[in-house]
Amino acid sequence: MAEKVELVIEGMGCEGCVAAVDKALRAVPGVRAVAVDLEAGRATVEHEGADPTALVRAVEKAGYDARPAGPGGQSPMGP
Ligand SMILES: [Cu+2]
Repeated sequence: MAEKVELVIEGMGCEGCVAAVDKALRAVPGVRAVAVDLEAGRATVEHEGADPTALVRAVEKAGYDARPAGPGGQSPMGP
């Protein structure tokens, strides 16, 4: 069953950054869908069994800072 994870991405400045983050996240095993929001600086990842740490690492490898959006954030999705 697919799960959703929201990541806070820092360092994105244009559509090229969005594409890079999108590509990096899609390359992580288990990821089914990615939606990157440039203005909000967030990425929503739909996955099956992907490791959240691997998602963060993939974004960092692409050159941006990432962290899971905490439960205190504005995400309507629970853990
Ligand atoms: Cu850019």
